[in-house]
Amino acid sequence: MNEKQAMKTKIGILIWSSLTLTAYAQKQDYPIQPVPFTSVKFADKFWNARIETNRTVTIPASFQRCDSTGRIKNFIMAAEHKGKFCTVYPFDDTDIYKTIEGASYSLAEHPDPALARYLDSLINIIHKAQEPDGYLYTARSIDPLNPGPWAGPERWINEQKMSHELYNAGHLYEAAAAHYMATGKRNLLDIALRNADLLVRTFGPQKKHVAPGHEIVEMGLVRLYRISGKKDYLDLAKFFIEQRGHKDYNKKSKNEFENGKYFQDDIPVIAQDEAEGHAVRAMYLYSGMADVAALTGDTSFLKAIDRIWDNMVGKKMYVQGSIGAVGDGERFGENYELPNATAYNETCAAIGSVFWNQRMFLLHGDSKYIDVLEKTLYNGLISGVGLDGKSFFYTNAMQISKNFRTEDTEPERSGWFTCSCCPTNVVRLIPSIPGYVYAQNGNSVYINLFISGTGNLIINNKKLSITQQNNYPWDGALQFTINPESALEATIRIRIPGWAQDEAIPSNLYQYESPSGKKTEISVNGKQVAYEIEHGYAVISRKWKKNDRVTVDLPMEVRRVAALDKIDDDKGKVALQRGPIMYCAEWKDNNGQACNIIVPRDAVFSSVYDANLLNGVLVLKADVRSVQIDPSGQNINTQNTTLTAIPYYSWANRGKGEMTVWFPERVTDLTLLTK
Ligand code: FUB
Ligand code: ZN
Repeated sequence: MNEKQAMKTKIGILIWSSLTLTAYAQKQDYPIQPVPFTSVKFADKFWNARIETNRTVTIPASFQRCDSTGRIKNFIMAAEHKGKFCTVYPFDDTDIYKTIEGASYSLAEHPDPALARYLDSLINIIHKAQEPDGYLYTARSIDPLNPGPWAGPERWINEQKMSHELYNAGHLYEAAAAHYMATGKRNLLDIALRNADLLVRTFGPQKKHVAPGHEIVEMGLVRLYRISGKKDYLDLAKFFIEQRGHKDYNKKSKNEFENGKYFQDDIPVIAQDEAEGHAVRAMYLYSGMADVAALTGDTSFLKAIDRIWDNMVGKKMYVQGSIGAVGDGERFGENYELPNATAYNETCAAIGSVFWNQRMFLLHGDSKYIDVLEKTLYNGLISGVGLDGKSFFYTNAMQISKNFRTEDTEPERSGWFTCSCCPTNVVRLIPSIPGYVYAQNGNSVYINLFISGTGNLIINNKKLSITQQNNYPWDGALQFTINPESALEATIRIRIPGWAQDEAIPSNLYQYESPSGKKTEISVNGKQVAYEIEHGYAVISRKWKKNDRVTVDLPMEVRRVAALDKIDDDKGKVALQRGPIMYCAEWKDNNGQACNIIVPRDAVFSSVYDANLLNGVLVLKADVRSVQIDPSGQNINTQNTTLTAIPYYSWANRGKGEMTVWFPERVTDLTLLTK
């Protein structure tokens, strides 16, 4: 048995034993269970390239930056109680945790003894920095009498003033769970459990009460509960969520720090019905609520997140799936407040939205959640990392124009940030994507994402593998080979994306300008079948035999998307979508400009795959008009030009310049700007 086989066997045993524990310890859970990332192997051009770049470039670069910026040194100094906290934010510890988490996922797929040893050495450093009672927070432990910025003079008292002690704990738990699942080693898990036990001793009904200043500890505690079966962790997660909305804020203030909205702390969560405040905090809170609702059967959390989801998708999401429009407070704006020039759209918020939408799907089994997840994943999320794997966006702009500069959106990527939450969040998200493709409920199998490769499932104690072959996201022809170990009654539910059914997103916020009328065709073993759609899934129930072949033909056309009139900035404009991909125009392909392009209603689009552009992208082309000012500055006219649009995720990989997602359909006004 070589090392890779040995590792795979170990992972198999681990997953099996943790599922056994799960089944024993938790009767109540998500009705639908995801097929774990370790049971899904990709053979997909689009995603394998990204996962490989993450493994070979992003993870090493991230560890290197944790080192060179002093993040690792903070842990070493904490162990020795000597020195001075040497980075800027108390949550800088989490960049190490998140990189360990991503590296663990990566190790599960790609054994690498050197990386495994490096992780162990880091975990040893973390272990030494942990205080005897389990407390782990370098900003205080280095020099408790002179704690780092925001930490506060005593443990926990600044939790609601940005100390991030519980946020750090949450990321530690997420990393520890991933590391344990991927490697079977308990070294990081034991550190996390000691810390979680400290929280259980410290917080609770007869103990300290606090609403975590930045959520994630709730999701993290649930992860530890799943592994350990220790109910205290689940109870504490629920307790933390229920602490929100009981603090005395200035309700009249419009400032969200003062009125509590920034922290989702203005009213109890079960009364909340808008996606509000800091977008990353919000996503992690709603994900934690979904976890607790699933594991306890609490319907009040469920009702609240259902309402909040409707609000977010119906009123507060950008057309490419990004959320968190407002820079000041990194937060959701008011309903329909979705400006293009100043769009903030933190990469971490998109990642959080993927976490939340996956959980909403597991609760409800409706494809609309995966539609949002897919839109986010293929657009506003992966735009956050450059094709080189080592340059990142913190914010994800909707428009960059030479005529306006804002401090809120970045026109180009950076290698790292002083507050570097986004790059390290990307590190952990990318290698976990195999875990989002399949899910199951009894003998029903959900196929959610279309990514070539094989998923290995167990249905009624029988092995079933599903192999996907496709050229997604560029091509709508999908092929699935269904391979049970022997004939097997099962229901395969294949997601028919909203975008293939005349729905730009699952709300009326954005709509296709005209219906296509084209239907998705499905064949089994070469014969077209009639199928029912239930909750967005084509349902095919039959006795499956070895090598049964299902083909699905999703109509992939260039679609014109219009926004609801209530979004001021998008009035009279069109965005371009093809399949799951949203497009933009960038200066590089459009004579140095992008914000002067008019896309008239009758523009005819062609799509061409260019293997040499941006690691291979399908570009859209159309004859359109562009606004020109003659050199004298006295005449303005429009002239014919060819629009070249590229996938939104791929912009800003060729230098800095104009970009836009929305195009005016005609000129209605002109504002003269002076420089
Ligand atoms: O506060 C920790 C992280 O830093 C947040 O999630 C990001 O929005 C950034 O503010
Ligand atoms: Zn971030």
